[in-house]
This record gives sequence, C-alpha cells and structure tokens, in this order.
Amino acid sequence: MSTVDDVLETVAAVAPDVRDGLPGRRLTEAGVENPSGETVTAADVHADELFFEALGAIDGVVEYASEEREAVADTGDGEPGEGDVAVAIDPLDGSSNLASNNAMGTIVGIADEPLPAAGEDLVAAAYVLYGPITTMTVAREGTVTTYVLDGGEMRAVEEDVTLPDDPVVYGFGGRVPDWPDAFREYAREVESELKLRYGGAMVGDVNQVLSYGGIFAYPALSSAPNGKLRLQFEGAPIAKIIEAAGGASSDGERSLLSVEPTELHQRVPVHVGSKAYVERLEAALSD
Ligand code: P6P
Repeated sequence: MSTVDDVLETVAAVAPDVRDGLPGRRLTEAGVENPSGETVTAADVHADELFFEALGAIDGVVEYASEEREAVADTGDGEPGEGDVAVAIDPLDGSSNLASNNAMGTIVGIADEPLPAAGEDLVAAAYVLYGPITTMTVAREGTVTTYVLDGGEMRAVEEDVTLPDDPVVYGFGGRVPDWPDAFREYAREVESELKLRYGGAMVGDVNQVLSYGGIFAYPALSSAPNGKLRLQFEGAPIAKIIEAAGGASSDGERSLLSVEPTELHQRVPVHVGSKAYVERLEAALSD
C-alpha cells in the first residue's frame, strides 16, 4: 500500500472520531485565534489533534501543516524520500456551522513536495463532508471517487465523478457591497441563471456544485483583495478535485493549481465549478 493510500485510509478512520467529538464542543471556543486571525473553536483544536496524531504516525508522511498551526510540523521521518508525502489539512472546515448544526468538512491536500506546495504538486486531494451521511471525495490519478465512510471504512459509491453538463447552483461568499464591481456584475448574471446554494462551509457548498453543476466562489473583496480562503488548505485541494471532475478553477486569472505559494497561510480568491462559468468569470474580471 502506498503512503497516499495510508493517508486517505487514515483520514477516513479518524473522521468518525471528529464527528463524535462535535456535540460536546458545540459552543466552546478555544480562546485563541488561528494564523489567519480567526476564532478557533474547541472542535477545530480537537480535529487537528486527532489528525496530527494519526497522520504524523504514518511512515512516509514527512510534513504536516494545518490551518490551525502557524508552521509546518516535521513528523520526524527525516528528509523526504521516494514515495514520501507532505499533508496540508483544514481539519474542520466551516466550524462556525457547528453552532447552527449545519454541514462541515475536512479538506486534505497530499503533496510530493515540501510545504507550502503548489496545487500542481498535489498527488491527491480529498474532502470529508460531515452531512446527513459522512462521505469522502477523493481526487487522484486524474479521477474522482466518492466513498461513504462506514465506521471509518471507505466504501466506494460513485466512481469517475464528473460535474453534470447542465449547471444548476451557485454560491458566492462575502457581502455584496464588498464585491468588486466586475464580480458583482458577473454575480447578477449568474443569479438570473442558477439557484442559490450557500451554506457557509466550503466543503458543503462545493459538494453541491460537484453534485449539480454550477459555481462556488469566495472572490476577492474590496476589503480583502486576496479574499478569505487559504490556497494551501482550501483553494488548491478543492481545485484539484473539481478539475479532476472535469470542472475548472481560478484565482480570477489562472487555475488555482498554477498559483505559486509564497507563504503557508496565504489567502487566494477562489472560483471553482463548471468550466463555462469559470471562463465567464475570468472574462468578466479581465474587462
Ligand atoms: P463566511 C469557513 O469558515 C470558510 O473558511 C469556508 O469553509 C467557507 O466557504 C467560508 O469560510 C465562509 O465564510 O464569510 O460566509 O462565513
């Protein structure tokens, strides 16, 4: 079994423990901020500790980086060798949804280069969706597979997943007055064509796009030119999945997989979904 297989099976095995730990941490803040300056919940800390302990113990995982940790953690496996990987993880994406009992997720990027790694250096990417059913969607070797996680075991339920040809939904983050004019005009067009699906956790919203076709964006904002989402822990792994499913991604100009990382927690405008809508987005922003 490869190190990538080990990582994916370990994420699947840990996910039930993350889910089981949610009720007891529903309204508890950890009293600290993460490196992005966001309030950290006790559920974030718990998930990060579970994943670090399990993933850091895998032979071949030489680096572990998390949205909740300032720096890359060396797992003690020495210098990267053939087949070794580095793992970048958002342990509990959308943890603010816990108070409102809405969907959350875990996002994982598996790279064969040191972190921060470019999306092109991801050999696999996955997200766990803590919805009515706990599922895991994995991109590797150019295809996407969705698994139901039964007691931590991966049971494939859909192989070669692709975005539907006819887009149906859209979800845009940020506040309308904070959108740059070009994005706001693009959004007005999209709103007249598709149905709104926005739930406040990227994994849940992206899974709607993957299931029904359409577009998800957390765009550049007038108040935050790089948007809100992190390249390393959200943008690049999600782009890997959506592009492997026949969709497209963009920071407004280029694929998110082509964005060169300069720092571990850098933010990036994120647009992912059906190719036609991403192409229209790039055209709208280039005018
Ligand atoms: P807002 C969750 O905090 C997150 O990082 C993503 O999962 C989600 O898409 C976005 O932020 C939600 O942000 O501003 O709508 O709360």
